[in-house]
Amino acid sequence: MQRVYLGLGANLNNPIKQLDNAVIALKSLPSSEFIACSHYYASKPMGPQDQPDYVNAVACINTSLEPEQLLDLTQAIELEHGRVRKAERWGARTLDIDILLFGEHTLNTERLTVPHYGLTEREFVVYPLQEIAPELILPSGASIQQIVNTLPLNDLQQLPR
Ligand code: ROI
Repeated sequence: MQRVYLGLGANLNNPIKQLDNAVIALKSLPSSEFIACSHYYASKPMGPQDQPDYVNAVACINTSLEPEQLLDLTQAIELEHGRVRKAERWGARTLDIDILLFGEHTLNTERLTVPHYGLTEREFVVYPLQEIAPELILPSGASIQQIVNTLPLNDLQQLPR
């Protein structure tokens, strides 16, 4: 069993509803137990600014799936929710599910880099992660608390449940 943290993000087609649906889908993943989801947060787009604000959250599951099995399933959830991979890098998306952390593992395969490469620079990942895992230590040895302390909020807003 591994503890896995997943980043959720959407900025099209009712982003809150997209995240609600993602959480429902994550609750029915095989060989997995849903542990928690952070509040939802409104965030400014990272990358091109000519796109709507995002809604982001971090979810936690325990799973006995292999990393690439989990990736297959999270990509299937993204597709079911109408994600269209656009030509533009870092453009708007209906639903994005990123594997942020997979237990203590460090992975570098064709399909998967874990910890997620942007994790420590993205306020919309770091703050929700700290909300649900305040004691977390990353594989690098850095604590989530240390990372929060060095990362500006950049207008991140916790939304009411
Ligand atoms: N910006 C924000 N605020 N939230 C995201 O989830 C997000 N996802 C992305 C890019 C386009 C990099 N920007 C983002 O993929």
